[in-house]
Amino acid sequence: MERTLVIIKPDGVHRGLVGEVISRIERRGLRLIGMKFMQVSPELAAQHYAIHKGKPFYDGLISYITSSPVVVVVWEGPKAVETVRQLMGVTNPTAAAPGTIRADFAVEIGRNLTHGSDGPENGAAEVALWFKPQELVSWQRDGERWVFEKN
Ligand code: DAT
Ligand code: MG
Repeated sequence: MERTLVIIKPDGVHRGLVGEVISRIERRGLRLIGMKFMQVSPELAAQHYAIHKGKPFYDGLISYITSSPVVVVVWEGPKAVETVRQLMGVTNPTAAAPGTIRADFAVEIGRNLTHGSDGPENGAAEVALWFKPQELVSWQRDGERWVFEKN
């Protein structure tokens, strides 16, 4: 089973879209295994966005993600990473396909509501960065076999 990390960024929290984002992923069928509401420290933000250090938008990205609380969620599923990326839409909301979270609720790349891991290895690494092992719950949903063919 693949894991992916989703962050509902400060704009999503302020705009009351936490439930909407979680609901879309939940209804799609991924399995929720971890969730928390937290203030992101500058240290954690720097680790999470290390790959973007030095880019022109980096400072703005760090101040945005640390500006106020976020909701962080771990999802599990056969292709969890790809499924979430598809639901979110591409990075720039005005380029995202209609019906995706970013296209439906955002207009600016620097206020694009959500983060989702971009590959299976990155998903595992991000989950380990944001969650302690004991914060993740291993469980079997009722009716799982009607969502995941192999589980
Ligand atoms: P994604 O969040 O779709 O994985 P990314 O990892 O390339 O995109 O970038 C991380 C975040 O940084 C992205 O959600 C918004 C911001 N960002 C990326 N490219 C940007 C740009 N050209 N201008 C402003 N912000 C940008
Ligand atoms: Mg990314």
